[in-house]
Amino acid sequence: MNPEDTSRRKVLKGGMMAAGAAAAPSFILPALAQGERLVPFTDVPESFQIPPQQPNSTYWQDTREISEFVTDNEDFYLVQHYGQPEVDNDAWRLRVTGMVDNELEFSLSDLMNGNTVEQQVGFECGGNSQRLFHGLIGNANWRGVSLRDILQRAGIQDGAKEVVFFGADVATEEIRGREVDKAFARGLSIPDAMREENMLAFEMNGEPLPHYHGKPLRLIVPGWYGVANVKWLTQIHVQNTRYMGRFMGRDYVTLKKENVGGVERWVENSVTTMNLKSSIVRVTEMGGRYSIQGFVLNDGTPLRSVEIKIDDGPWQSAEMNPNNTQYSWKLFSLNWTNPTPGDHTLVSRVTDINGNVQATPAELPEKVSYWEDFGQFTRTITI
Ligand SMILES: Nc1nc2c(c(=O)[nH]1)N[C@H]1C(S)=C(S)[C@@H](COP(=O)(O)O)O[C@H]1N2
Ligand SMILES: [Mo]
Repeated sequence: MNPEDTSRRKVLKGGMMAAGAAAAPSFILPALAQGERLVPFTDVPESFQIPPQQPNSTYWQDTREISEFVTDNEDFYLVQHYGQPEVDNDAWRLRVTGMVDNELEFSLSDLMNGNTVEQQVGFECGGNSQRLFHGLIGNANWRGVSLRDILQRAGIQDGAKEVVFFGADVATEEIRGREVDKAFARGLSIPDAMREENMLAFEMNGEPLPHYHGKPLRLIVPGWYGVANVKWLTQIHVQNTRYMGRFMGRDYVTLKKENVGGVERWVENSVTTMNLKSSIVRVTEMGGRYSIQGFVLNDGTPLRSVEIKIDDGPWQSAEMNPNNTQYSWKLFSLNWTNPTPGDHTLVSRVTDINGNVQATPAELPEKVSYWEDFGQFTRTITI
């Protein structure tokens, strides 16, 4: 990306912030108001840096600087394991193959001229982590077609077990000493694939899906970790076996100790729905008033509460942003009245309507991989 574009965009954003912010100096409107400043966290090392946006590279947000409820296409994080393939929209086709009554083929205009659906969906990479202050994250408005519609038109046959989604990005992998060409792909069981919410998106925030985000079409599985959202989608294949490719069977596989029917075992699970998680991402101050702000991501189960604990104080209920929807990220804030000068710790926890509470680090199962970093995250700050 051209660095001049960035500065121009930030300036424009800044202009808009000042206009609307006076009414609501909290995460109700996440933009900083005029005169509002970020209070620096003391847990962010000086060496912490946001990587430049470069072709084929991972990019994450500085979560202290989240300034809009809907993430700009340019700010939305980027992860791709085989680089970003060039796809020609005119030559591109989506094929639906395998155990279906009718194999189908669509051009982009076939899809755009049919029934469309729109939805706001936020997600994070399954490898998002406290080390990155959870920057592998974004929240966008997606427009496209219903996956279930397409699968119903194809007609899934009896005995089918899995729907596999292939991207146009292919790499040579060495597997047990042999070089094989593999496309990025993920599988969903038939019930998971047939969820009403799933969509094939060709638009992101009102713009054609950007190249980096999977042009011209990507899968969006609301409530799941980002890895499910296959970019540069070219083929949907229905089969009667489990798909065991790298990103189902080897990578994005969490290994943790669990009680399995009374026996303690090390268990592998493929990363699927997002775990219940909240994190404080910034503290602002304006005219001596402090506000603690953060986000929640989960599988879409409605929330009961988000609470914040300051030092050894009681859990206090945070205020939820009215823009939150079932599958968006959910922003929250708490007014911090009269903080005493000095060092403080801040931690948040979210509870869903089923009574599931975000785990403390000590409550998390023993885990050998960095996937699914969802424990309570204690931040430190000096007033
Ligand atoms: N074709 C393809 N789709 C992909 C990937 C990929 O490497 N290739 N990476 C996945 C992972 S791991 C994540 S976290 C999300 C990131 O989507 P974004 O770059 O649009 O944020 O895309 C997913 N879809
Ligand atoms: Mo990811």
